[in-house]
Amino acid sequence: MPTLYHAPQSRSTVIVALVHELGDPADLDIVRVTIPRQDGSGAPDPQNPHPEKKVPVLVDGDGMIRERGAIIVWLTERYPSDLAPLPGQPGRGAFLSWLFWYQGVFEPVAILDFLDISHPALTASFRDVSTAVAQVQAALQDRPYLLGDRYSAADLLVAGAFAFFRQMIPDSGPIAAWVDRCQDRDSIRRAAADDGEGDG
Ligand SMILES: N[C@@H](CCC(=O)N[C@@H](CS)C(=O)NCC(=O)O)C(=O)O
Repeated sequence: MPTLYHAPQSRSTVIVALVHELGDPADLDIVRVTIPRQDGSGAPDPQNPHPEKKVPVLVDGDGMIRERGAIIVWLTERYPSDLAPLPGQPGRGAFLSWLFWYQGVFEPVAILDFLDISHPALTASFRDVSTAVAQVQAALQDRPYLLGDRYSAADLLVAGAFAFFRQMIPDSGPIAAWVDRCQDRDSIRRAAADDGEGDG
């Protein structure tokens, strides 16, 4: 039975939303764990199997999957739906590219920008926020979602980051409406409501 380890109001909330999008598979268990919070509350949870006690982490049989992009790939393959193209299907390359780009480039760049940290070596490797935002803007120029006409788990992950780092949303262009579209879903509202019930 797959078990998702989740701490409310954290990066694992987006994976809970994905679980809702996938129809709340009956065999998938969600276990709440604590994590250290920036306000000094919370603590690493002994029952969390993540090697650094972070969330999210998914345990499925003998697999331990960390990093949201990898968890999204794992869950969307395990529970096929129209949220993700499977291997061999059109859009698979773009789907994987958005997830890996998010983990490897977008989130580091967003955090560095938020902290006002810059260095020529970082810029040479990751570019910068404007370049990252321009990639999303270009993708959405003639389509409602990153993969085309269909909402996917790549939108869930990438738009969720814009909803968190709202200052990155350009005043003009398609991103603001796309973020609103992606946030205006039952899965997002349910995951947020779940997180409100009890502490983590
Ligand atoms: N790159 C990881 C980041 C995971 C992460 O940093 N999670 C935070 C929660 S927002 C965490 O568990 N923090 C607790 C800690 O660092 O001990 C992912 O995308 O899954």
